[in-house]
Amino acid sequence: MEAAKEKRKSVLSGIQPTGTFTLGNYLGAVKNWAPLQDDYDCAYMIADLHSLTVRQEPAKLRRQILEAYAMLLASGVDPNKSIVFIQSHVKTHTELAWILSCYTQFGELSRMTQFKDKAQKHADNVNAGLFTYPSLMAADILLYQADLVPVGADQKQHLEITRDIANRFNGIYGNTFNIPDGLILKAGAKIMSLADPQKKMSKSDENPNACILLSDTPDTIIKKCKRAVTDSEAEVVYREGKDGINNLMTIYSVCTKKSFEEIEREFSGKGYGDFKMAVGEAVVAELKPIQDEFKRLMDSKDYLEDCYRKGAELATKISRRTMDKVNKKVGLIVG
Ligand code: AQP
Repeated sequence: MEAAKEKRKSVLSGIQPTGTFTLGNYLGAVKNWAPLQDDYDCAYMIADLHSLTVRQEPAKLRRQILEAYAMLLASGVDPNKSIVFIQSHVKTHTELAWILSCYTQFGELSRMTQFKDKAQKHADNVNAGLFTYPSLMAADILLYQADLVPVGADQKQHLEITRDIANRFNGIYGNTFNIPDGLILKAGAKIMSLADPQKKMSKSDENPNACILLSDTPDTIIKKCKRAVTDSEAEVVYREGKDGINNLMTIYSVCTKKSFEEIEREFSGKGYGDFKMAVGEAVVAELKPIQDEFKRLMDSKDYLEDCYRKGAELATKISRRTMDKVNKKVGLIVG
C-alpha cells in the first residue's frame, strides 16, 4: 500500500506597502516566494496595517497596496497555489493582536531594534502602534499555525518574540499555537543601499539614488548603478572593507547566478565602469519580465480584485479556527 502523503508544512510571509518594492525586497524576499509554493502551503500577505505605524498619505497608500499585490503576482506568486491576501481585509489579525498584546511584556517590546530605529527616525511620531507592532506580527503568523517563516538577518528578532509569545500562551492555556521556525533562504541576499553601502536598501529611503525600484526604467537602473558608491581602488574583488563593490557583486551574482570567483575572473583587469554597466544590464534583464507582467496586471484591476477577495475569504476561514480556539481558552464567550 502506498504510504500516506506527508502533510506539507505551511509558510507565512508578508511585505509592507510602504513604497514601491526595491531590488532589495525582490532579491532578498519576494523572488524566493514563488519557488516555495512547490514544496509548502504558502500564505502571503500585503502588510498594510503595519505600514500605518509611520504616517502615510491615504491616496498614495491605497495605490501602493494594489501595486504591491500586483507585484507579488508578477513575481510568480500564484493565487491558485497560495493564499494571497491584504492584511486589513482579514479581521482576525487585529482581533488576535489585541489578545496577544496582553501576553507581551513592555520590556520585550522595548528591546526591539526596529522600534528603536523607527522611533529615532520618526521622533515626532513615536506612537503606540510603532511600539506594539510585534503583537500584530505574532498574530499574523500564529493565526495560520505557520510552521515556517522565511527570515532574513534583519527579521530574526521578530520570529523570536513571536515564539516567546506563543510559548507563553501555550504554557498558560495548553497547546494552542504551533511554534514557528525560521526558514533561512539559501538564495536570500541582503542588498545594501547604493548611496551608503553600510545601510540596507530600503523602500522608504528618501535618497532616490540609494535604491533601485522595481518600477525603474532600464535607463534609470543603469544610471543608478553607474552612480553607486564604491571605493578608490579599481579591483572587482569581494573583500572586507569594499562594501560598495561587495554589494554590486552580490546583486550581479544573484541576477546572473555567477559565483564571486567567476565574477572576479570576468572583470579582472577591467575598471569599475565596465563592471557597473554589466551590473545595470543584469538587473534590467532580471526585472524585465516582472515589469511586463506587472503592467499587464495593473490593467486588469477586476482580476486583481477577484484575487484579493478570494484570498481574504480563505484567510478568514482558516484564521477563524485559531481565533475561536483562543477566545475560548482565555475565557471569552464565542459568539
Ligand atoms: N535590502 C534588503 N535586502 C534583502 N532583503 C530585504 N528586505 C527588505 N529590504 C531588504 C526584505 O523584504 C521583506 C519585506 O520587508 P518589509 O517591507 O515588510 O519591511 P522592511 O524590511 O522594513 O523593508 P524596507 O524596504 O526597508 O521597508 P521600509 O523602508 O518601509 O522600512 C522582508 O523579508 C525583508 O527582510
